[in-house]
Amino acid sequence: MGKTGTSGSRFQLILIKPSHYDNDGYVVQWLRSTMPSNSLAAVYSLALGAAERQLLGPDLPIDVMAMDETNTRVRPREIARRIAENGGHGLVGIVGVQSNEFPRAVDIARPLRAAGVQVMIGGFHVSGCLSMLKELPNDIKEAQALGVSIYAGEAEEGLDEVILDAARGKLRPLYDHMKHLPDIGDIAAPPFLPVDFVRRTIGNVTSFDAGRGCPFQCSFCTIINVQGRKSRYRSPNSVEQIIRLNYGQGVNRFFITDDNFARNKDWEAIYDRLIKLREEDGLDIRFCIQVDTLCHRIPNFIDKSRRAGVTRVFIGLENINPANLIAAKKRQNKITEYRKMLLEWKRVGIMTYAGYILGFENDTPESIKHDLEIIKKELPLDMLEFFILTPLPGSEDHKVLWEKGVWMDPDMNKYDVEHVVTVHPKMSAAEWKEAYRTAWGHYYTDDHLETIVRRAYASGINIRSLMPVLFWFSSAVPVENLHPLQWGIFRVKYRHDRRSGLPLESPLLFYSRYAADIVRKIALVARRWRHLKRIVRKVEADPHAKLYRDEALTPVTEEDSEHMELYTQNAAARSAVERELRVAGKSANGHRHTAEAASGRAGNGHQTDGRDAAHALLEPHSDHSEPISPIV
Ligand code: B12
Ligand code: SF4
Repeated sequence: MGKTGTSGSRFQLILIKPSHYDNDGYVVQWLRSTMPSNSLAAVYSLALGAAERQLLGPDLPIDVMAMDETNTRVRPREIARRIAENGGHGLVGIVGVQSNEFPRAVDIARPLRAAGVQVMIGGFHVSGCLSMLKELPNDIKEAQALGVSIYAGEAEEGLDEVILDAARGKLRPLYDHMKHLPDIGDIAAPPFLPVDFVRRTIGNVTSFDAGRGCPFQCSFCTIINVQGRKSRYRSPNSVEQIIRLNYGQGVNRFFITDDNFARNKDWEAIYDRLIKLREEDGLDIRFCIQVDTLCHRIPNFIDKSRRAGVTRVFIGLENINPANLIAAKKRQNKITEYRKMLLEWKRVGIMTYAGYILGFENDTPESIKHDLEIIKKELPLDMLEFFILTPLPGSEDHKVLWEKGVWMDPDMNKYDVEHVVTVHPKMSAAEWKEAYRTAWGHYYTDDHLETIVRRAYASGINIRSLMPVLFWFSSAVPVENLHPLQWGIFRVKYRHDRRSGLPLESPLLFYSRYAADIVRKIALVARRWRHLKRIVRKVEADPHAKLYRDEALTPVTEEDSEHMELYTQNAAARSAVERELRVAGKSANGHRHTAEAASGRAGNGHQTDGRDAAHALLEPHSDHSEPISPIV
């Protein structure tokens, strides 16, 4: 690579967010993917900032190009040609690479390296491994052996150095920024992607992180070991800048990617700014956030969420067996709070999505099925999504198994939380896999789909907005055999874009199977959509639908602990209830004996306002003009 710009040449900075391979070894790609990648937005924006600042001097301007492989075909040969045409000045940054995407990232890098192009890989896989393992795993070493440079940690303070080194043709094999977590408060270039990217995804949605880090210590979590446990957050001004930039290009729906926005230390100031933008400046903006199961105990959090424009919320419910939660160090998840929290979200008409992990140490196929029946009956949840407990590189679970030498599948492509990649004390791999596959069907039965719609209607949630979301989460696995978070509209497949080492299939075999698949999927999608539509119409036509009540929608009472299966199903559940009652200063029969009882304060310290909870549930929350997006 040349050191100085030859006349007319420009430094090509090409950023690729890779996808991963399906079980047949083809790239998972769509005409429209779920949502724009915030990892790509973050690095793209920093790169654009470097270009605008003329980081490489006036003689070597920087061109930044970005692509998301989940909706765009990556053509390494064309990229190599483009760089060659610019005197060899360039760098391909493979961005936000998760463990399940690492094999694909290396396959993209291989032909580029063969053509002499400089390539760098960053993201959670490399950052997680560097943060937790004493030695680099073989896949990262193999990438380095190809000449791929590795970037661990966040790019906010390190990208300039990378571009400068690449321009000199002197990239180092490893950039390790794990020890220093940058301040993201008011950076000049917060995450942003031009509207063209948004158009390649479903709905008018983009994503950004308002903060990073989480104070909890769940053993399966990678985030705390990569982004840290201290809350770092963007200032309200910076958040407003992101929103206005997007609003200006017609994008007004946002997925805030903070893994736990409730623990963003500045959530209230950020919400206050969003409320101002909506209520005073008249911006029509909506948000989807992720929170923990104790968020309802933060004063004002739920009410301000509603005013700030939150319409959907992801909750890490994970499991309903306290023994499992304790084993996974998810102590903050208290089954005694689940109903209160979900009813609070229902009270303000916000849709809930909960994540549920299958394969904790006490899980068996029977217990999973049983737990799902309890959830359906007793928890007022809308969408439930399932994950296989996976020792993701970067998590404590992975580190422990690695150090003990326990078997873990060496194929990183399978670390998509949908494959069984290690052993379970009570289930064979086949049983575990089957428990995951059937969980979707056990939860999203025809009857339960109707119950979800009825509960939502009675809680004032717009069921026409709920319908596409419910369709998405209930149909992705049966139709596509992929998790809803990986699904998209119309699967695109190229015969040549197959995992390295797998044979190129004959055109006849490939295209006939592809065509048959398309026909099968269209038929299935149409049938499932019609079915849901029938349910929605039936509920809308029912004159009593607004009065619908069931056990899940019933306001929380102290007697719940005596009869609800959630609290009585096993010894761990019973002792969790006992413990919570003790902490709240109540006797086992549920009677309060502290001053709280007399003062009318709930055990969590919130002032009860005396409103009839059932009445509150009936208040309508109009949620018009929702985009047809599965996420926001
Ligand atoms: C939003 C999100 C999604 C979105 C969008 C993806 C995206 N990356 O934006 C969606 C919903 C599509 C998604 C899907 C999935 N996700 Co996800 N997702 C996230 C989440 C919550 C935020 C991502 C983000 O914006 N982070 C903030 C950015 C700025 O951080 P970053 O990606 O690390 O990038 C920084 C640095 O790494 C560095 N960097 C990154 N790349 C590069 C490149 C270069 C050249 C340089 C210099 C620097 C650099 O600079 C960046 C800026 O500081 C993360 C958790 C998290 N906190 O990150 C999980 C996370 C990344 N997802 C995860 C998983 C497992 C999945 C799924 C498999 C889940 C599923 N069952 O479907 C799928 C897989 C999708 C696929 N393969 O197609 C895991 C990955 C763990 C691992 N070890 O790989 C994470 C960490 C969550 C977890 N459970 O642990 N996800
Ligand atoms: S609450 Fe979520 S982000 Fe926080 S440690 Fe647990 S899994 Fe990780």
